[in-house]
Amino acid sequence: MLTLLSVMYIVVRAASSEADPIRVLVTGAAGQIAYSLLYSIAKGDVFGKDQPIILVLLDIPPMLPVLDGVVMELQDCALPLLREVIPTDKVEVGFKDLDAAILVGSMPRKEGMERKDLLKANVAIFKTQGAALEKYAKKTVRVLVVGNPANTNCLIASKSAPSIPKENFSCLTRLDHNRARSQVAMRCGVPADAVKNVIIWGNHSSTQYPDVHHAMVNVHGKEVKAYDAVKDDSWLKGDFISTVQLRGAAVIKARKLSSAMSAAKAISDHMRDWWFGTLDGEFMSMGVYAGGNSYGIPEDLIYSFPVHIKNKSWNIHDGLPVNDFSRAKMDATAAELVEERDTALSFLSQ
Ligand SMILES: NC(=O)c1ccc[n+]([C@@H]2O[C@H](COP(=O)([O-])OP(=O)(O)OC[C@H]3O[C@@H](n4cnc5c(N)ncnc54)[C@H](O)[C@@H]3O)[C@@H](O)[C@H]2O)c1
Ligand SMILES: *[C@@H]1O[C@H](CO)[C@@H](O)[C@H](O)[C@H]1NC(C)=O
Ligand SMILES: *[C@@H]1O[C@H](CO)[C@@H](O)[C@H](O)[C@H]1NC(C)=O
Ligand SMILES: CC(=O)N[C@H]1CO[C@H](CO)[C@@H](O)[C@@H]1O
Repeated sequence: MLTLLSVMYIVVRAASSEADPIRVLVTGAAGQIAYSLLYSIAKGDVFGKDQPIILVLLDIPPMLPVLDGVVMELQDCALPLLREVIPTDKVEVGFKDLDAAILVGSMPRKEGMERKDLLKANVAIFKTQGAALEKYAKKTVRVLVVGNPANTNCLIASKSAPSIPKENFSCLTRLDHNRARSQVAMRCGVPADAVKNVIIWGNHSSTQYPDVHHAMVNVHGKEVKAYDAVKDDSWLKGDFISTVQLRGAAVIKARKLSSAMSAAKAISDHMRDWWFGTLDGEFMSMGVYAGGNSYGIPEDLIYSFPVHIKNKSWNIHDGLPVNDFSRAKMDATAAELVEERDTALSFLSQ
């Protein structure tokens, strides 16, 4: 009888050709970015409209009551792709059999906290979560680190999960990328998608280098170099760069809270492109493992590069010419990451 039932089940499944659900983890799930992010994942904006999803929500024990509220709201959205929601404060539950992990939660800076102590606390978190990926997740899991310092947290997680390919780890610089794209678009009076191939190099911090030397703008159906479309070099080399670099702080000042809607949108963009690929002739910015042979960036960093993605694998878009102005900025943000990595690694080995 049981056998007959399971045969019937398989037949029905095959006939409806429904995909198996994928397991997606979001950490920091009781926080404000997650509150904007979870709905777009659960309704199919990220992994596709035909892909059922099991959402795993991890946060720390004191946030479990809040997490229950988030679970209720997800249930109340009545989303057809959402097959199960699993709230937890345990890594062995949170990281089990994952297809994708979006690591948003991290230790925030508290009043009077030393930079080093903050880094140390985050190394401890991402060491634990990396080890949990190693132990419980699928080896094909794709990991996106959002919690700051995102680049270095990502490196620590990757080093703590040695059997998962380094290429499966990335950090979020897509928000900076989207900010740069939008600034140029507004300046030219075109929609955001008329601007392509901006680049964010380096750390997700105020030393990042938003670069539009290779960007193109579609002006009335004609593709023009960003410098020719904007026609204001001093803006592009000055205020444009600082606006993008300092945008996070400007949002905090205005909103009294950090960017959450735009961060959630950027996370969705990043993961969707990783799953479905980038358009031909387009690259996106993504913090990925630097192997030492791209653009003279030292190896063993998570550094934001232009990448294109096919078949769920990214490749750095190599060979773009780099002028002296860009070189200096790319090196400065790399130097910052080298220093942060070395401090973080000294904590990791303790
Ligand atoms: N890379 C980027 O572009 C980018 C952009 C915006 C924000 N951020 C960063 O994203 C992070 C989250 O931002 P937010 O506005 O949602 O913050 P938030 O404070 O609203 O939420 C963070 C959540 O993470 C949880 N958390 C802390 N430690 C955890 C752990 N060890 N495991 C699981 N959960 C944990 C907290 O309890 C909280 O619920 C911050 O670090 C922020 O700096 C990054
Ligand atoms: C790199 O960027 C992160 C994220 O903004 C920041 O927290 C960190 O301090 C930066 N690193 C250094 C060494 O400044
Ligand atoms: C896509 O990736 C899978 C898994 O890594 C591999 O088996 C397959 O051959 C790749 N397909 C193409 C077209 O490259
Ligand atoms: C590079 C990337 O995005 N994904 C890789 C993750 O790991 C699996 C194998 O474990 C590869 O097949 C993917 O290409």
